[in-house]
Amino acid sequence: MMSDTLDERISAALVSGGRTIASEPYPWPFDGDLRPENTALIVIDMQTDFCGHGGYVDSMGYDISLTRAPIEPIQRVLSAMRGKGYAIIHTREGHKPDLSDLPANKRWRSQRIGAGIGDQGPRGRILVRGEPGWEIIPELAPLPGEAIIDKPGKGSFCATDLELILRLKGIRNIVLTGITTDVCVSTTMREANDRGFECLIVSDCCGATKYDNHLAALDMVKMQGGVFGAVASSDALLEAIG
Ligand code: C5J
Repeated sequence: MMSDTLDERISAALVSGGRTIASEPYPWPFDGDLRPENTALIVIDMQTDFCGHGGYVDSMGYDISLTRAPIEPIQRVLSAMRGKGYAIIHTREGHKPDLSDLPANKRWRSQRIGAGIGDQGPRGRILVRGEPGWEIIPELAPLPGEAIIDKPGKGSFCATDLELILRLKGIRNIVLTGITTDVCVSTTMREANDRGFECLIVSDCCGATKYDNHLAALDMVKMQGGVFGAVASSDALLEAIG
């Protein structure tokens, strides 16, 4: 017999073999429809510029141990999700060598803090496509066939074909990892949520340039019943996907 309400349909789906991840503030995804065919892992901006010596974050004087902390947990999640056939998508923040896609205010702000985007740094021109600092770190190198999204902004949907790629793959659940929790991961999660995707952020697979901001960004997700989705640990995710 068909169930009438959304809650009844969700309960029916869960009883008939639906799967969720132990997360806050609700078991994710909301309706238990978690499958490799409809779920993607996005690894955001794990580039030398954000977590390597001599990169953008290091040049600004921040502690890169905070942005390197998620490397090992992401490796475990990546390996498990690759093995199960989930879609894997990587992103890179960066600008064209002629800087035609770099807003003047973004450049000016970075220059003020001593790490001008487009300027020469120890790892090449800062946040410029093709430079050593812009590359994804070897520990999390994409495999052939995995999508790589090059983005000029903080959000992964702005001025990219990410949404088209997700829709064509039939994705409706997104697992978010990467750096930084409070900037590019958070902006991407909000963009995805507004587009109707069901989002999960993996707490230990993210990091920020300030630990309190990492915690605050995670906390914001959990307000209003899960205003942007849900938060889980990598252990909970790995246990659920088996
Ligand atoms: C920043 C990022 N923090 N990937 N970029 O500028 O979060």
